[in-house]
Amino acid sequence: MFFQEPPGRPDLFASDEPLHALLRQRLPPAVLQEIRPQYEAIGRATTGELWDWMIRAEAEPPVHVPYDAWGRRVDEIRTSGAWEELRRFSARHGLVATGYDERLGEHRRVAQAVLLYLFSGTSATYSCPLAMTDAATRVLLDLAPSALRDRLVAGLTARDPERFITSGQWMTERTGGSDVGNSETIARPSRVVGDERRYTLHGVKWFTSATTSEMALTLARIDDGGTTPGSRGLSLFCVEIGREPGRGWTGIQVNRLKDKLGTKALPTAELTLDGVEATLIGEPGRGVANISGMLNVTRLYNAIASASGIRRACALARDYATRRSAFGARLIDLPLHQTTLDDMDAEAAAVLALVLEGAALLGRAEAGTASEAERRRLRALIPIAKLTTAKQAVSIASEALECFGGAGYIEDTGVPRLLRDAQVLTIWEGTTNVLSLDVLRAEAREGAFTALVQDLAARAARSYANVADADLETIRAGVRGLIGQVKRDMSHGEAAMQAGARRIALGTGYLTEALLLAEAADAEPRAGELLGRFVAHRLRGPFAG
Ligand code: MFK
Repeated sequence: MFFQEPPGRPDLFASDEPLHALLRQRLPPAVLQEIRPQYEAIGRATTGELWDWMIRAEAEPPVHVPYDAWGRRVDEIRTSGAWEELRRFSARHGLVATGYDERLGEHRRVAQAVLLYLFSGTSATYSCPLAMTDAATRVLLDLAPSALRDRLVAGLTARDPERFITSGQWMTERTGGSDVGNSETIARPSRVVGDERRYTLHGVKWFTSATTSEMALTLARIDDGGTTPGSRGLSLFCVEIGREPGRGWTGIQVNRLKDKLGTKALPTAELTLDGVEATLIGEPGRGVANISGMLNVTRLYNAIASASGIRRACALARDYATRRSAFGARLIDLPLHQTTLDDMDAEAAAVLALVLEGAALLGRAEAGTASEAERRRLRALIPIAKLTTAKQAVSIASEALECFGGAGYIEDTGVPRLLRDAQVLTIWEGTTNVLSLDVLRAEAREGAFTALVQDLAARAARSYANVADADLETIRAGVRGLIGQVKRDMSHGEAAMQAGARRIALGTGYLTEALLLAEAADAEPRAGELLGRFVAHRLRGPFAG
């Protein structure tokens, strides 16, 4: 009797050749030598404990227990023991802490991005609490009153699992997730403690991520006898979540957990804030501007999660192709299937190259070594990287399911989760359209897109050692076409610019990926081959050239 062998558990570090080449390009040998054992350890864990925890955390999704047996409101959110293991693993491997390790200088964010890239896709989306935690650290370091900062940052960046805490993020209200300026939650002044101005919060938060965290950042409208409408009236607050065993949460009610398409292990809840105390961060009325540093971090994490999901999907599809036979051969030996897998791998490498560029720029900006042009480029690159890679994550996850045939559509193979978990990446942290318009605003405010395109044009004008002439010509034509399209949209006014923004943003994302792969090919000829596939697949029309 025939039984199909399931896919194996590939070591996601050892088997990732493009990653190894990009690491040699991106990190100085001493830094790479120091951090490589961590990469190896996480790679090994993707074949063992991480994989097991991922399966268990998904099989035991969070449960909301509103009342205890005696009728007291307790609002307990029970998560799997595996979810706790993922928290402890994250601390031990410094997944947040590495981003704040000053010894790594401007390389801190690249070193950290690779840790997260190896972890995210096998983490049952534990990468979400980590994103919120990292973003909160950034905001607290940049803007918080010193006592609040000192109370929380050590825990958020701890490597000791006993001390490591995480942060949630409560931005979305019933009035909308994208148009944050419509938020209705009110903040009433309560007291001053040292340098901290405390308020009580009153309102409903419609999507709260990582709800079991020890703290959260949120927005509210200060009511000191009246409120200011729109985003100019919003201020940023830090809630330190008090939970008394058996007595529920202090000033917060959990209305229910969200029933989501994917990310099933991740607790996401609706909350009513009913007088919970919170500390003001930064200037009143500057809430949206004050979360901007946070958005850079969480959107980069989103792009890393896309890269990681893509890589995992490609590795599983390739592994399965060595085990499954059809039409008299293993799938891996069938020319069309082989081409499909190779094209997917090329896309994975392109996405990783873009993610590491974002991390490198963020690391330089945070270490104070970025030029003014690099800072502006980072402002445009982050939303473009987020939106482009998220679209690619959905398309590759879908392709990977197809590589499994019918088994890819059956829940208990675990394969459909690749697609369900990818879909959220296009939605949270700003949809494709919202981020495309964000790029337009960043251009109007600080010439961010111009800085990005100038860099692209300079890269396109260079010569590359291991890139085919036809590929480079396609990329150059793409950059010329992009600039021409931007000029045409601009000449037709604001509405035309908005209507064209998504096409421009995605096109810029693909061209950036191609040029980064071209650069990687200088040192690693195989990257030139991957680039050829990526150019044919993403940049050149069918049958062109
Ligand atoms: C593993 C994956 C990790 C991810 C986990 C995700 C967990 C899920 C959690 C969530 O989904 S939380 C909700 C996410 N929500 C969003 O991302 C909101 C999407 N909407 C936007 O991004 C809008 O563009 C925005 C709310 C920011 C627009 O609001 P406004 O009120 O129209 O603001 P405006 O006028 O554009 O900007 C106000 C100020 O902020 C300006 O500064 P100034 O006042 O000084 O001029 C802007 O320059 C600044 N700003 C806005 N966005 C910025 C920014 N600065 C830097 N970077 C940005 N991205």
